[in-house]
Amino acid sequence: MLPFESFIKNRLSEKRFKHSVNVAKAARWLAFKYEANDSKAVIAGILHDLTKEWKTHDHLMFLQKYNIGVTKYEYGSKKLFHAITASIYAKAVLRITDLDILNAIRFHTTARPEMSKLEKIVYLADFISDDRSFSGVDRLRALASINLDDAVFAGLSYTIKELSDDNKVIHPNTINAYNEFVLTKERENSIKSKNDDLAKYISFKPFRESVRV
Ligand code: DGI
Ligand code: FE
Ligand code: FE
Repeated sequence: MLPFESFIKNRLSEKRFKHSVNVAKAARWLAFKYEANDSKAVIAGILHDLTKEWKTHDHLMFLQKYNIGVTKYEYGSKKLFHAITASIYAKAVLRITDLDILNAIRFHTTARPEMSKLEKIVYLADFISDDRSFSGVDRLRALASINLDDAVFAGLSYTIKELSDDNKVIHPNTINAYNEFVLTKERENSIKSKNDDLAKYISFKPFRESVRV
């Protein structure tokens, strides 16, 4: 029996319950593989979709109760609410105090730049859990067993392609996480090595400043 298993079973449909257990197990496997805390991975995994079956109205009432604002991106895609409300529920109702667990739940849908190892593990576990069957899932599972960052990056690329094909809002966290992986990869591959001398003369400014006219 996993922690919170009966709690989750009583609150979710059979399908969503099974998914949650599968994500917890995938997260535990990834935690062993990449030397993260497996107990935290299981808790974040089993709780990550805790509020997924709430109606929009339930999310909004809950967010109002805890005085949590949402951005226009979240408001533009109601699917993004559940990651926010699940993390608040875990903190306020279940009294989970571990910030890494709370953030892994909070960012399991969009990801974000500078994710912790646990956040990456839960994001990826949600993608590769046993109940997933999208085309490419086997390739992603194979990648997940080789390199955590490459697999998270592949998940982000997949999501961005799918959403843009459907003209859906892409949350800035998703785009920023994607960009961070690309830039890190470029650095690691020394693609910009020949530009390093030039880089000394360029100061990089925050994006917000550079668009000011
Ligand atoms: O809750 P799950 O179905 O297990 O998985 P999830 O929390 O990763 O949600 C997946 C859905 O969320 C999928 O339909 C794509 C959508 N999604 C993920 N990132 C974004 C997004 N939707 C929008 N509009 N923008 C995003 O950045
Ligand atoms: Fe989810
Ligand atoms: Fe999920």
